[in-house]
Amino acid sequence: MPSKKTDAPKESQAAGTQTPDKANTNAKLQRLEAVRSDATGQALRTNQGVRIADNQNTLKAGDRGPSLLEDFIMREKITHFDHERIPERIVHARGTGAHGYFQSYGNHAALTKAGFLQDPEKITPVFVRFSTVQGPRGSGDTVRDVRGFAVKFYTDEGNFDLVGNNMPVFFIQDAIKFPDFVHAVKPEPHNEMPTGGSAHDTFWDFVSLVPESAHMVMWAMSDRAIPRSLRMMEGFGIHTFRLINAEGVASFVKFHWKPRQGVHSVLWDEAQKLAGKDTDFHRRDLSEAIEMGDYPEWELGVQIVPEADEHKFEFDLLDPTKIIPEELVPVTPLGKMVLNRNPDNFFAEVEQVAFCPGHIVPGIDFSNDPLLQGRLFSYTDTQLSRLGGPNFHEIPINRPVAPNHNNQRDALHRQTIHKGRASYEPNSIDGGWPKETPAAAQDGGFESYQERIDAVKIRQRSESFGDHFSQARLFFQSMSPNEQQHIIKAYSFELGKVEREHIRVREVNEILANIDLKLAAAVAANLGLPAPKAGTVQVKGSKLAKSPALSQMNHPGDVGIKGRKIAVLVADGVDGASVDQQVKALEAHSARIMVLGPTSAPVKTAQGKPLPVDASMEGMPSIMFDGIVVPAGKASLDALGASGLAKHFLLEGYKHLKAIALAKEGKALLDSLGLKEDKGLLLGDDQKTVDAFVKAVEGHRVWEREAAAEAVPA
Ligand code: HDE
Repeated sequence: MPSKKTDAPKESQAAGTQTPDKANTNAKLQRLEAVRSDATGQALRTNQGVRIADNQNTLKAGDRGPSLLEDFIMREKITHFDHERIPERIVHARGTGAHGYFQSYGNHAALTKAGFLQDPEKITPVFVRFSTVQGPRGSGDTVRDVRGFAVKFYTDEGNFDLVGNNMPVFFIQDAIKFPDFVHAVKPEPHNEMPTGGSAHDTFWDFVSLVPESAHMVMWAMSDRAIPRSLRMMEGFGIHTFRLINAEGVASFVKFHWKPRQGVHSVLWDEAQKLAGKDTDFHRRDLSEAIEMGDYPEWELGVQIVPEADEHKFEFDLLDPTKIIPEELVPVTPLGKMVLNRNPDNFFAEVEQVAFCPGHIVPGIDFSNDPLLQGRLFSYTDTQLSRLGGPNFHEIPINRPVAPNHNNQRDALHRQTIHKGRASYEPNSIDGGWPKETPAAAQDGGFESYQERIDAVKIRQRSESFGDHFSQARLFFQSMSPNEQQHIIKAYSFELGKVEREHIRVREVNEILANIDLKLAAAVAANLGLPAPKAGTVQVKGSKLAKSPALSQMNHPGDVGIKGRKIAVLVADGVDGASVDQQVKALEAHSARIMVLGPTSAPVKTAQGKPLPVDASMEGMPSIMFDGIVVPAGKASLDALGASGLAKHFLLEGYKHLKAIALAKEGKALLDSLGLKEDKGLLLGDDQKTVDAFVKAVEGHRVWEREAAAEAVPA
C-alpha cells in the first residue's frame, strides 16, 4: 500500500504540479522554446562569438599560396562539419516528427492518478516521431515495414513516453531474442541488401524457424505495412501496462491511438513505385498537411482489464504477440492528440529525440511482459552511444517541462550549471535539498505498483505463451476478401525473393499451414510448391470467429475527403469554366487539389486565357494522388488522349483503384483507354457526378474494381 506520510517538499509544490491553466502550461513550454535560435538580423560569428569578416576565403600565404594553420575560423568551421553526423538509430533510423498537444476528454481519476489525464482544460505538449524499422536514415518511406509511433508527453509530472508501433503485436516474446530478430531482418551482412525491406533469406529463415512471429508477420504482410499516410495509421502501445489510481487500485491496459483520418494504405505496386519517385512521400505528406493547417488528430484510448480478470482470456496478457480483440474489451477513449507544428530543425528535434518506454509518470506502471522488461533497459543504453553520454535528457527536445533536480553530476556534454556544494543525499550543507516526495503526498513521488511475486528464478517461457497461430488465423479470417488477396500476394512476393527453397517450404508448411490452409495453398501455388494438406501442430483457435476491428475497411475515419489529394488533368484547350467548377466543388470538401499539365508551363484554355498549373504529370505521377478529375474541353481531351504520359496517368490511377471523374465529352478518351465506367470511374458534368466522385474518394479505393484492374499493365 502507498505510504501515508504527507510531508512533501515545498519545492515540488512550486513546480506547478497543481492544476495549471493554459497560461501556466504555455509559460513552461517557453522554457523549451528559449533555445530556438533565429539568426534574422544577426551578424555571422564564430562559436566563440567573434564577428566574421570573410566567410569566402581561407587565410593563405599570398592569394595563390598555401593555407595557414592559424586560420581558426576555417578550422572551427571544418572541424564542426567533420563531426556533424551521429550514429543513426540501430532500428527505426528513418523517421519524421511533429509537435502537438494532448487534451484529456475528462477526469479519469478513477483509472489513474496521472495528472495529464485528469483535467480536460489541461493542454499537455507532445512530440511524435514516426519511423520505419528496417531501413537506414536515407531509405524510402513506403517500404513494407512496421511503423514506429512514439509519443513524448511533456506532462507537469515528468515526461511520459508511449513508444509504440502501428501494429498491436510484435515478432518475439522475449527481449533476449531482439538482436537475433533485428540481425535477421536487417540487410544481409555480405552485400547490405535489401535496403528497407524484409523480402530476403535471413528474415524468412528466422521467422520460419520462430513460430511466435507468425501473428506479427501476418500483420507485416497485410496492408498495415504500407500506410497511405502517417496520419492514417492506428498506433498501439503493444504491451500490457498498468494504470493506477490515487487509492492504489491498478488496472491492466492496452494503449490505442485511433486516427480521425481513418486507417488507409497504398497498394503494393504504388508503394514500390513511390519508394523511387518520392522517397519522402510520408514525411512530405505529414509536413505539408501541418503546414496547410490540416492538423492530424488521434484519439487515445485504452482497453481496460481489472487486475482480477488477468487470467480470464484464452491468451496471456503478458504475451506481446497477442491482442485483446476489441470485441472482447472495447477501447475506452481518454483524450485526443493533435499535431499542429512542424519541427524547425530536423536534426535538433527529430534526430536527437530520445524515447524510452521506461519514461513513465505516477499513475502509470509496467506489466511483466518480458519484451517490455527488456526494452526498459535497451532504450537508455542505446542513447549512450547514439547521443554521446548520459546527459541526453538535457538536449532541448528531451527536456521535461517539469523541474528535474537531483544529485547526478558531470559526464560528457553537461549543460546545467549546478549551484550548491552538496551533490549527495542526505546532506545538511544545502539544507537537505533536493528532497524526496513521499508517494502519498499531494503530487506525490513515483511509487512502483506493489505486485506480489513469489517465484523460482528461472529461464523459461510460460506455457501460457505457447499458442502462436490462433490469433494469426483470427487476423486472416477477419480481413475483407481484398485484404486477404493482398496478404496472399505479399507472402508470395516476399517468399518469391527468398533464394533457398527449404526456407520457402518451411514457411508454407510449418507456419502458413497452421494459420489457414487456404492461405497456405494460395501462396504455395504462387511459389510452385505443393499445397500442404494439414498443419504441423494442433491449433486451439480463437473463440471469436472474426474481429471486425482488425480490418482497415472498418476504419473509414470521420473527416470525409479533407486533405485527400486530387489531380486535375489539363492540356491546351481545356474548358476554363469546367476547371473552375470542379476545383470549387472539391475545395468545398477541403480536398487538396493540384492542376497538372503536360509540362510545368501554363496551358491555354478554350477561352484563350493562360491557366497556371501546379506541376507536370511527370513530376507528380498518379501514385501521389487519391483521385483524378479530367475537366471538359475537346482539344484538351484530345491532347491528353494523344499523350503517353496522360494515358499512363489515367491507366495507372485506374489500376490503383482510384476514383476518376471525366467530363461527359471524355467518353472517347475513356474508350481509347479500353476502360469502362464503374462505381468510381465516372462520366458527367453535374453535381451528381461530383457527389459520386467524393463518395468514391471517401471510400479510399474502388475495391469492386480490383479484379478488373488486374488486366491493366502496371
Ligand atoms: Fe524498440 N528500440 N526495441 N520496439 N523502438 C528502439 O531505441 C528495442 C520494440 C520502437 O522514434 C531503439 O532510441 C528492444 C517494440 C520505436 O526514436 C532501441 C526491443 C516496439 C522506436 C530499441 C524493442 C518498439 C524504437 C533504437 C525488444 C513497439 C523508435 C533507437 C525488447 C512497442 C523510437 C532508440 C524513436 C527504437 C530497442 C522492441 C518500438 C535499440 C531491445 C515491441 C517506435 O533501443
